[in-house]
Amino acid sequence: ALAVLTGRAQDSLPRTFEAKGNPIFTDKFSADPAALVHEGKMYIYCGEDNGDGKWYNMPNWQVYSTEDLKTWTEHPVPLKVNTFEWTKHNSSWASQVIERDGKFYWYISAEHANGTGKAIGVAVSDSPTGPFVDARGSALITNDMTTEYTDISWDDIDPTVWIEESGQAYLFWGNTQCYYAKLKDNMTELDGEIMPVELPDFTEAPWIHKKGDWYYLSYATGWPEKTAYAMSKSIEGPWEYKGILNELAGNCNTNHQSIVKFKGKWYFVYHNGGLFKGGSYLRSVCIDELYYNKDQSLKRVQMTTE
Ligand code: FUB
Repeated sequence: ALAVLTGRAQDSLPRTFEAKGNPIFTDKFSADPAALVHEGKMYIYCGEDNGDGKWYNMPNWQVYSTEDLKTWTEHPVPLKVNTFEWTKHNSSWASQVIERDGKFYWYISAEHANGTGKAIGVAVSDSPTGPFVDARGSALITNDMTTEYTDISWDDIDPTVWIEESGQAYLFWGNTQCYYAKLKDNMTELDGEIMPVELPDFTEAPWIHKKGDWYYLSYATGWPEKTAYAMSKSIEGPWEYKGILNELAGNCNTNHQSIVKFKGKWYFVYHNGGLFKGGSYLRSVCIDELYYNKDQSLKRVQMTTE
């Protein structure tokens, strides 16, 4: 098994396998899962932890798909961090893919090669499984764009994207400080100012989802991280803090979630250090069900190994 964990030949992909519970991907490590539901399938986009377990070493993003959450397909690597010429090539940090008008836009965080810190870019493809190309040739968000709010160099990470029924798209992101900005219809340019989002004890990993009239902004809080969430009737806030959604995810100091509805049920997709030899820098994707209270607040996630 360990030999397999060190890398799978790309020419053996796509490959289909049965998940045997959490973690669901056991051949290699997988982190920062962003789920996308499209045409009857759930896709999971994630990074690959591929280092010595002492720090993040993540040269690739990966994509898996399923129709039933049991049988999964691992697709060939759809996007590498060196596809973005403006990055340092080992930091495929958290990301999200969203579909608009038949194109798939993949918002990513990576280390800028010019030494200014983390930055956000966007890749595009005609297919949810890629291959993806850099949609801009430059970063969409760079550290100098947010220095009025925080001068740390790693605050511009963890993009999440939301498209309103009106067609207006929003990008949220951040570490220590959460931000949002509108996107133009081309999905590759900002449409207006960067705005701060006020959330208690925000660490990173924002994710937006909506049920009925309520918007939910879930995020990693504290260190090591739990997942907290806030609710609002408007995508632009104000956001009302609602408490902890998920406890520390075993054996791992980060806790990075996505939340989607798939075939009538809601799912909390996250990572932990649960695989053999796993830990904070060798993480693995898990999925558990998410339930709502009558008042539309969220029940705490029950993490399982099933
Ligand atoms: O995977 C690298 C970073 O760790 C992500 O960008 C954060 O959300 C945390 O999970």
